[in-house]
Amino acid sequence: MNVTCNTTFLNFDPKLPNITIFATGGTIAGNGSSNTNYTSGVFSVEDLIYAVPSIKNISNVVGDQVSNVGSEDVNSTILLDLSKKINQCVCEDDAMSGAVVTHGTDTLEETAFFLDATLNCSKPVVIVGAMRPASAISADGPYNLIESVTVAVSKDARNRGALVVMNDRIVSTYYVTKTNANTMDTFKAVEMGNVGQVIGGTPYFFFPPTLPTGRSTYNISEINSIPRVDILYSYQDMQNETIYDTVNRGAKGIVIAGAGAGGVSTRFNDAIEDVVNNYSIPVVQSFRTGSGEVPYAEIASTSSTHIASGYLNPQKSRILLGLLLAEKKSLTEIAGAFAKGTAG
Ligand code: DAS
Repeated sequence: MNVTCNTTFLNFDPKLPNITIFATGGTIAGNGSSNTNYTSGVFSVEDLIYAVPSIKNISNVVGDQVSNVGSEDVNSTILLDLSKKINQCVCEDDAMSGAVVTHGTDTLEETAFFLDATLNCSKPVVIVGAMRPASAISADGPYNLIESVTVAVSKDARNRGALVVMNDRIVSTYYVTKTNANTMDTFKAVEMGNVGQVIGGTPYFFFPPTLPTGRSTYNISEINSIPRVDILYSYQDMQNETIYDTVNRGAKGIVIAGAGAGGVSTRFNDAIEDVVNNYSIPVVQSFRTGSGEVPYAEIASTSSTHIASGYLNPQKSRILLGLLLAEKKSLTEIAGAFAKGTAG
């Protein structure tokens, strides 16, 4: 894919750092009166930037409209496009200090995880959304946006992987998840905590730069599609047909949102082993609990390659498995990539 970088600054002061704000849509660009009554992805990237005039005191800004959709409609085509753009237009451009991505909150953690895994960047890349539409009373988007810009231009934010900034908190994209469907205080890394906070317009990091233990990065410059990976939710009376249907419909990888630490019934476990051994389709067992860990020992079997998701929830496991399949990794290599993030 040929990447075209927008180079038009909406404001310019030679003393200030330069960033690009990539807009994808979501509630932060939504029009309506409340978080239950609005349309996602209405306002343009310029609208979002001009709504926060003080941005021009902090940074010179380029706006790039990548898409303008609710995040339920963000797909791997948009992800590949966005990642290639950030790599080329920000990471590889010495004139640029960092990037901000505005995004719907519902699948924000998936995009954030994908970017973190595919950017070749020591510069800050910050993903931000809002729980209230831009036109609502006390919209949180403008404040989240200015806080994101302060993090994107901060030298202290470098070498930490991509970051999510929402509601004054700075959180690692590898671990962050949306924990509440409605409230503003929703993005958390439940066990790991925040890496920092934005206080009075200044980012403060609790620790020097560090990266998540399980994190790996992948080069997607030559990749134009991501193989299909489906997620199956585990529950009492789960039918084995669900996994065979998924295989027959073309899934190249499967993630199970297991009960507890990856749990499935004895009968379904037999189906997993059949799919792994006889169809060579990797199956990753994650958790449906919202937080926790699936250790390898919990699901290990002598008769097949069971893959434990470690600290990755089902939606992040799906992104990682898709990237590994896109890179044509073997079952053993896939298991090894997930093992980096498990307690063993
Ligand atoms: N409109 C939903 C989305 O695009 C929710 C949001 O952005 O908060 O994900």
